[in-house]
Amino acid sequence: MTATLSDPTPGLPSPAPIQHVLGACPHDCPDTCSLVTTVQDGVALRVAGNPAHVHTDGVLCAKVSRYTERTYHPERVLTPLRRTGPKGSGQFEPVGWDEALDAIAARLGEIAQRDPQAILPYSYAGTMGLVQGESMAARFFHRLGASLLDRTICASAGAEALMQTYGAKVGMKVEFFARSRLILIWGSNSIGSNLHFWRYVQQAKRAGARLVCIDPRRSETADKCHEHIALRPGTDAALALALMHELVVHDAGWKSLQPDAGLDHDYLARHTLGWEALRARALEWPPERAAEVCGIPVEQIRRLAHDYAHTRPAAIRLNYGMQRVRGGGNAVRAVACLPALVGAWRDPAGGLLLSASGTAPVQRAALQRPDLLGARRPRTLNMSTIGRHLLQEAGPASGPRVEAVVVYNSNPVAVAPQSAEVVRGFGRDDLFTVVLEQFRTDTTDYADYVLPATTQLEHWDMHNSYGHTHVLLNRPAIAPVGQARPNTDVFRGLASRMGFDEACFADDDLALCRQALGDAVDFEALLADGYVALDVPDAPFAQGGFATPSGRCEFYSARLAAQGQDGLPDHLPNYELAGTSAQYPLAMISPPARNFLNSTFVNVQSLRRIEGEPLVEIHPEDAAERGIADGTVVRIFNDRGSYRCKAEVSTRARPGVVNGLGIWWRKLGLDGRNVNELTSQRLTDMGRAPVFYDCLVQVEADSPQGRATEPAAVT
Ligand SMILES: Nc1nc2c(c(=O)[nH]1)N[C@H]1C(S)=C(S)[C@@H](COP(=O)(O)OP(=O)(O)OC[C@H]3O[C@@H](n4cnc5c(=O)[nH]c(N)nc54)[C@H](O)[C@@H]3O)O[C@H]1N2
Ligand SMILES: Nc1nc2c(c(=O)[nH]1)N[C@H]1C(S)=C(S)[C@@H](COP(=O)(O)OP(=O)(O)OC[C@H]3O[C@@H](n4cnc5c(=O)[nH]c(N)nc54)[C@H](O)[C@@H]3O)O[C@H]1N2
Ligand SMILES: [Mo]
Repeated sequence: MTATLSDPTPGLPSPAPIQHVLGACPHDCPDTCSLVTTVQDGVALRVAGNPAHVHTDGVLCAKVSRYTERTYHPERVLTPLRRTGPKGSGQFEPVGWDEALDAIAARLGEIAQRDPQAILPYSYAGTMGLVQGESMAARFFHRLGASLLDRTICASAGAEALMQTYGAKVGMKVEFFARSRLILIWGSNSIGSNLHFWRYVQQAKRAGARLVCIDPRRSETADKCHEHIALRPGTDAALALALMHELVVHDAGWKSLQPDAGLDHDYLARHTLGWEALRARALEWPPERAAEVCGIPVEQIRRLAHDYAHTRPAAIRLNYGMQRVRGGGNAVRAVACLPALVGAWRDPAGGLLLSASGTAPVQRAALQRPDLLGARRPRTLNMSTIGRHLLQEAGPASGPRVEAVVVYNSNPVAVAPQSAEVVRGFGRDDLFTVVLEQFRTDTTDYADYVLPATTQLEHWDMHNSYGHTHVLLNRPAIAPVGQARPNTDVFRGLASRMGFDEACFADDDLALCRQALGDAVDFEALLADGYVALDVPDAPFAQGGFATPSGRCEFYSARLAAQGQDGLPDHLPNYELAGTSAQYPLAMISPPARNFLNSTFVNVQSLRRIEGEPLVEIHPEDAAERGIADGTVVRIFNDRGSYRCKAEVSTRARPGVVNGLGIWWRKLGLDGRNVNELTSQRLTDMGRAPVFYDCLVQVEADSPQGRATEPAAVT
């Protein structure tokens, strides 16, 4: 932290000193920026990107540059609240902290006496901080013996696929994309969701690199790439296999003209497992077959294969958009194989990046203390199917009925699939719900108690990143607003009320920050600079060194085969496959709107003004067929529910696919619902993850009464 005293002007009272406090952006984004907050008189005046941090480079996204608007938002929850109206009504009265914590501890204690597994913690990445995320909270729930949460809602299909293929969540260092000659941006709207990566891509572009975007939606990123491959959702594995097909079939011919083109046989022999089998699988995927499945011109596949075979170094920025379908894990595996085929890993500017989160030495056991479970082995409930779990009766297989949910860092009523069940579940009168929140979200509307949470400007935290290889420390810049408390404080308070007297419940937040990365990282350097670059090799797999059981890039995974899965990557068609339902002919994907972060920031007015209203993008042909004009209100529906929003008739949508941009708060939508009314609770092939983008719907123009489907009266 640096403090600069302003020069006092003679004769005038000297202004309060200005301080610049170093922090880290807490949001669920690969960029994990280094922040500088300007503070005067205990008030945060502005939040800026740290110019000294190489990845942040003094630049923030539109959302976080408005962070003070969020912190001082007039709708911040400033005191604990107790419910006074029916569930869902959002009617509360303020109560004191002691009263709230005493009542919560008493109720949880009473449930735990019968069976602690009837209590479920529910959390995700409202903050990515290791301390305000899973430290004191995990200790508390482990000591209690509560149900465990399978944290699958975002990335677990891709993560599992990466573990099975590379053995670790490790990839290219993001800065080396600046030197790549061909960049495939695969399943990611980087300009919206990974801005600081995009800045490196711009450098590469200026130096002559070719950029290809592979995405069903013509995103802002697709607009700026040289080529856009607008494949059908859930068909990425077919495309990847066809690229392999071309590499195999043309290898000799291409090498006769350019000896280093095509397959890298030396890399394949030394550092991969299962090449012969994968080669045979690839030969089942001629480009004509993939073109049919993907709904794209065969020439596009041929050209991409040719470019990938002839350009060194070639890099792939894979992201999570493509894994939110039935075959999402297989698709990630198929794409993740590609760099090994051409030996792209030999160069730091070649290879692939999905996640770098495996790079930091996070001391999870020290932070979360699973040893506090003792001999108990509580059940695990999947956060992606929360609706179903809340509605499940007690049973010998399922265990006790969920009687209490404690939500922090998440807004499940808005973000979890199949809202009808989620809302019914949280609406149960006999469910005791506590929500730690900064705002009155869709989820707090169902709470018995809402506890005011601090924002990143008000607490300590420690961060690793899934998009780069630095770690960051966040210092509090200001005192908590109102009566807000850090998550850690709330769980300390509950632990003491429940008589948990283990020493670990007394650790303060600075101690937790020190424990988060252990001795592997120089904490004094973090205190001084706010960030530290981890010491990791520039080209992680140049000499092989995969963390799989074989030490190789596992095209064939014996571990997957042992689970009864195909040991080789393959294309698995979507559960809800376009063309198979006359009733619901359109596929719907629901990627995030650029100015929101999942459901965070939807209540920040200046950002909501940019996004306007909830909308669905629909291709002009699909719109014309349905008599839908630009800007009219439409009803999107399937067997799970219906949702009204505005249509944007646009070629951002490909024919047959509509894009329902997310994730709006239900209560700010046209009919008190959002896009998750339509999504299902089915799970991916790997990682038990949700399939948000594997969803068939119908869209119709909405009459003023919302009754457009009523048959016209026959006269
Ligand atoms: N501004 C902003 N930034 C964010 C977020 C946000 O909500 N807003 N969310 C954060 C979070 S939680 C995450 S997980 C990351 C996500 O980051 P990414 O995984 O990069 O996700 P998106 O940028 O949403 O891009 C997903 C893209 O995938 C496309 N897509 C959908 N289905 C398919 C498919 O089947 N195949 C292919 N190839 N593409 C498909 C979508 O059209 C969309 O453009 O971003 C983080 N950053
Ligand atoms: N249809 C559809 N649904 C999706 C997705 C999609 O693409 N389409 N994306 C999915 C993905 S990738 C993800 S990651 C999930 C995201 O789901 P969530 O992790 O639930 O993310 P948010 O909606 O941002 O909600 C986070 C909440 O945490 C709160 N919060 C922030 N910091 C703190 C803190 O320090 N303490 C406390 N107590 N609270 C805090 C914020 O105010 C916010 O309300 O949504 C998923 N849902
Ligand atoms: Mo996510």
